[in-house]
This record gives sequence, C-alpha cells and structure tokens, in this order.
Amino acid sequence: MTKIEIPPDHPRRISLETREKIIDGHESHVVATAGLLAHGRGEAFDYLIGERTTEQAELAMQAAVAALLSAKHPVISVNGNACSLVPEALVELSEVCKAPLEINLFYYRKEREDAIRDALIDAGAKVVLGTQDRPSMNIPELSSNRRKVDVEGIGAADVVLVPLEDGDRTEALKAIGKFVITIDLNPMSRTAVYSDITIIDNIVRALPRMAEQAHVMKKIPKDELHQIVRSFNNSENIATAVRIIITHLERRVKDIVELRTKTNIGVSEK
Ligand code: PTJ
Repeated sequence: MTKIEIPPDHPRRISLETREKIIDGHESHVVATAGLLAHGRGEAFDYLIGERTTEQAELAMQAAVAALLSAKHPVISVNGNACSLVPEALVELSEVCKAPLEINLFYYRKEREDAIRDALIDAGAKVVLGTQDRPSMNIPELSSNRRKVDVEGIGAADVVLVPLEDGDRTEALKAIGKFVITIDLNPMSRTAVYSDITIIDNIVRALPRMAEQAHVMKKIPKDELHQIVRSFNNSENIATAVRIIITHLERRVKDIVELRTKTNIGVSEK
C-alpha cells in the first residue's frame, strides 16, 4: 500500500496523519470497516468544535480522571478505533489509574481481538482483559456482541471508561448500575447523552491529556476526588458543548463572508 507524504506545512496535517493511523489500523485488522465511517463522523464533529480541546472538555476530563482515580474497580474499555489512535495513552492512563484495559468489540472477529491485544502489548500493556480465553459473563440488557464482558473487568467494575461507543451499550451499562465515562465528539449521540461524564473532544487529544492529568491528580485525597465528581454536571456540560459549536459556526460564517469580501471571491464581472 502506497503511503501518502503529508507536507509538514499542510494546514490539515494532524487530521490527515490521524486518518492514516485509522487506515493502517484497518489494514492490520485492529479497526473494523465501520470504524472508518465512525472516524469520518468524528472528523466532521471535530471540525464543528474547531479541532481543539475546549475549556469545557478540560473540566469534563478532570471529573473523569477523578472518577477513575477514586473508583474501587475502574476499567477502560478498548475498541478498534481507540486502540489504533492512542495505544500508548491507553496503557499510560490504565497504569496511573490502576484501571485494567478490556477489549470489547461491536464487530467481533477473532483476528481483530488478536491484533488489538498485540497492539496493546506492543504499547506496553502487561495485562489485557476481555479476550476469548478469559472468564466472561453477559450484560443481560444487551443483545449485541458487546454483551459479553470479562468477569474481572467490566463485570466487576464500578466505573467504566468507554471511548467512542455505540449508544446501546452505554444505556445497558447504566441499567446495570455502572458509572459511565465516555469520549465522543458528538454531543448529541446517545452515548454522550446517557453517560455520567461525557468528554466532548477528539480521543487523540483527550486521552494523552487525561494521562497527564492523572499523574498530577493521583496525589489528591479520595474525598476531594469524590467532591470533584459530585460537582460535575453532565447536562450543563453537554449543553455548553452544543453552544460552543453554535458560536464557533457563527464565527466561521463571519470569517468566510469577510474573506470573500476582501478577496473579491465570487464577484463576477458584469
Ligand atoms: O472496534 P469495534 O468493533 O468495537 O467498533 C467500533 C466502532 C467505533 C465502529 C463502533 O463502536 C461504532 O459503530 O460506533 P458509532 O456508533 O459509529 O459511534 C462512534 C462515535 O464516536 C460517534 O459519535 C463519532 O462521532 C465518535 N467519534 C469518532 N471518532 C472519534 C469520535 N469521538 C472522539 N474522538 C474520535 N477520534
């Protein structure tokens, strides 16, 4: 497969490099074919929020890290897209928060499970839960492949981080009493709406930042961490994220009109 050379000064360099990672992940069976489409949807929403981490997302990340650090049994669920984009950050966050990584796939194929496990081990993971040779149980509320979870992982967890999810499982995890954290660029997705903490940001920016925050926040006493989680309001968080998109779009419209006026684009000679 011929790789494209992305010029260092290309204005969309980061976005194109991230796209290459997803394509590579697809070629090595880490990413499902549907994962390519899910990534495209994420790209579109990232464009709408201005391809940056907002202050609001930073607050949501803080609350999420506080929840992971203060949990009795936190777990990080890993799918193909998350593994292809941020394997090292997943391992780092897992280690700092003592939250095991569990592979949990919507489009299950044994070769995908093996490829994801190998990629996580290459990134430094010592233990990977959720593989077929491990004891499993079913989430009764769910009919998809994601029903099957590791008994020592999501099965026993009180707090679960589920990045880039489909909505059904978030609802099912909530129905069995888990505290659910998600990372989803779409503030209107069912996952975003049903989670306890929704980080509306690109996983490529959010996960490394959360690992960084976890190194600092692990020194905070547990009761203060609980307080950070309790004072976080996810309804306000989601509403603010939608308003940020609206404001960003209004600014973009102004910029576009100004640019076209200045450069005379679209002014035809009559
Ligand atoms: O690896 P599998 O088999 O478990 O499948 C994983 C996918 C992602 C294909 C599966 O969970 C799926 O179909 O998900 P959805 O329903 O398409 O939802 C994915 C959500 O993630 C959408 O709301 C996207 O906007 C969002 N998203 C995509 N890329 C990113 C993202 N959010 C944050 N960062 C991204 N890079």
